[in-house]
Amino acid sequence: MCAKGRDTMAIEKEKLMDMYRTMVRIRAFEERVSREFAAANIPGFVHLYIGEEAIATGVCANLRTDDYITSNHRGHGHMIAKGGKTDRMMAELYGKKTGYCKGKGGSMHIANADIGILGANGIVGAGMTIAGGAGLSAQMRGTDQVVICFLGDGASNRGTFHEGVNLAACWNLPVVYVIENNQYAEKTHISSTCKLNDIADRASAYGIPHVTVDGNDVIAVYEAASEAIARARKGDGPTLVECKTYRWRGHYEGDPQTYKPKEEVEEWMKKDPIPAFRKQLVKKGVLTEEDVNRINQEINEEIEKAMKFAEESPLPAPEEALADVFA
Ligand SMILES: Cc1ncc(C[n+]2csc(CCOP(=O)(O)OP(=O)(O)O)c2C)c(N)n1
Ligand SMILES: [Mg+2]
Repeated sequence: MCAKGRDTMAIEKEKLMDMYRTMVRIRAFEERVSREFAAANIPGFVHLYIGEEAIATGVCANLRTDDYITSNHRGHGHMIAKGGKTDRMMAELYGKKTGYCKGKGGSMHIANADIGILGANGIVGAGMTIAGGAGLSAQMRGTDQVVICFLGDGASNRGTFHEGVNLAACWNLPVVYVIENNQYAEKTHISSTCKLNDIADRASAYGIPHVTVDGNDVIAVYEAASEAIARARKGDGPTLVECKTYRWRGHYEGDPQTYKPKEEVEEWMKKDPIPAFRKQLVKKGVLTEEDVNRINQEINEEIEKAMKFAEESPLPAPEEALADVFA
């Protein structure tokens, strides 16, 4: 069962507009990153989130600045939705001193504790244990902060997933696990690694609530996350939310993607979450065509500025190489 969104009108107009803006911002940021990476202007690896924007947006629209998220290698969307600034992110991708991690982290290691981003992470499934620790910390300090652990379908096959969810269930930790089931782990389709139709069913083994939603429907994601987050906030423990979606791009930029059937790609491209949401909002009178154009224009200008900031920022000095290194 894959739940659809119920009621746009139950959400404030300002929030809906913000959600739309966030989705457009994530897409524009990543399209630019894709171009700059192809032109060899960005070092390292980048893994893009294009097509999955509704998930980070729908989940994070329920969060406060002091709530936490843990992320993975495909983290740009999570960062932006949690309040990360595109200029400091772009600078980080460029390895510049003004980036979130002073240029030493790059795409896969962006972190900023001030806005609750406990880190993107190149180790698949590593966010599980960090989220558990952050949840335990919130519980011990007696706050009502919530932790979102974003993970992929592939990560849900790792031991850390099972250990992490089990312990969070037993200790009633305020963690919401958001599985972004984009069908693939690198080149392997989910049907080769999981017998279940819905990965969320695994939650039954740990005695916690679970739900599977259409991950391309931002309202469905928002509603499911809202319920799970409210439960965690009032001390009723973790939930597993599975969002079904599709990875439009390769596993990494430059991946030739020979393993993806053409029809499958075409089918999912028709389910682009951004025009679907735009259509819904225009129909309900939340957005006008002028608003849509204005938002696009504003975001394009923002990404241009972010690029300029990244390009013009200095590289870290060689003598700073060992600063902020803990071991
Ligand atoms: C512990 C570990 N094992 C393997 C890898 C190599 N690896 C990087 S991403 C990835 C696939 C992850 O798939 P999924 O969790 O579905 O996330 P997606 O890339 O689809 O967003 C793998 C196997 C890794 N980085 N860390
Ligand atoms: Mg995946």
